[in-house]
Amino acid sequence: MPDLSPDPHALELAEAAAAAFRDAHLEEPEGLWAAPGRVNLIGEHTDYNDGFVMPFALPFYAAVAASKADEWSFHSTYGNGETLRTADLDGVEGWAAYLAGTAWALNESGHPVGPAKIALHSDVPVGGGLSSSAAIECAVLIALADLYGHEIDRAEAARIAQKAENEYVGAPTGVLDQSASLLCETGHVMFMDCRDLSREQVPFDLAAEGLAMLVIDTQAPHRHADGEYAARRADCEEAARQLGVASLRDAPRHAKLDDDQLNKRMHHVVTENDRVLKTAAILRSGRIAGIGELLTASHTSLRDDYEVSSVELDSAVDAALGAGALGARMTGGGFGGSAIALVEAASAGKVEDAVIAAAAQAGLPVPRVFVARAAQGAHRVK
Ligand code: GAF
Repeated sequence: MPDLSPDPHALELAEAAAAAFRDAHLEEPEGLWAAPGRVNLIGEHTDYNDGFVMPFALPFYAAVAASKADEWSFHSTYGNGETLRTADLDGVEGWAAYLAGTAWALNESGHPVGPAKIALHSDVPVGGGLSSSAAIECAVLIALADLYGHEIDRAEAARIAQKAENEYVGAPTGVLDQSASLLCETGHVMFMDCRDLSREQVPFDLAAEGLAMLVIDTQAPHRHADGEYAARRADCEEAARQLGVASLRDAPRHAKLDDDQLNKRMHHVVTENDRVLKTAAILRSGRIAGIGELLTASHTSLRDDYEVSSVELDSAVDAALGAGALGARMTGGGFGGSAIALVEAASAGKVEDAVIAAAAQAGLPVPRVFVARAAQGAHRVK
């Protein structure tokens, strides 16, 4: 049985959301909910190719305090204290678009929700590539579903939150981040097939093996991220079209295309899916240390074939490996954001120092480094 008791840190954040709710509305909220950010252990840019991913939830949460109401009202500790009130859900922009968009997507998906007062508080770093927007969507989704009495299967909920991101916010992402936020379990990585969202929770007890996973937030702003992300998706679709397959998941192992760029994109997706399957097999056999080389190979492929890394991410990965990390890679969409490094617990400090020194020497922003644990997916806190 998964551990379903509220994460104590999620509870703290939810109490801050409740305080913001009380300030804005001078009453208690009906309930508190929280949904986490994520790290993707391996399986990058595979989700929109019907491939395999392997995320775990981080103990950073978006928390919401909410009640049913007569009109929509959105409040956030992100905003400058203002409360946005609106009779309908059309055309909401900025941070509130994630809230309005999620309500819109629920309505569009046959789970009607009426208006609600929602106050949001989150500590998922914005722009860190750790799924701050999916965390908001998923927290709001489970809150509205609860308030309006809908029991929604979590895989369907992930598709609904993705719809909010794709069609309301306008970011053409896959389903990785929303699935991770809604479906991950404490102490596990989730191996998921994005074609049908079938999944397996694989135990991931780093401490028991004397290991640690560092997350290195490079603090580098995303550059041209949206346009580049959409361009990679378009390349994959074109490669699949030329091969005559539904998606690159089905590309024959030794397929070759005339266009060099499409070939490189395809090569990344095919080899990355293979690396996820190998990683899952190693983890099932209980040898986490054995996945290091696969993580590093994933980074090389994302850097050279998929071309979504950045000077900051490469610096972090190279410095971590130079200081003895067992494996390291960028995680998430790329073009800035975060990298991860699998290390012997005893050498975590040395690797962290090396990563920071390398950034300083190259004149890059000072990265923020922390030790990850596999936390709990979205849940009602109170
Ligand atoms: C971003 C997207 F939101 C995900 O859907 C996924 O494609 C990821 O980049 C790359 O694996 O986080």
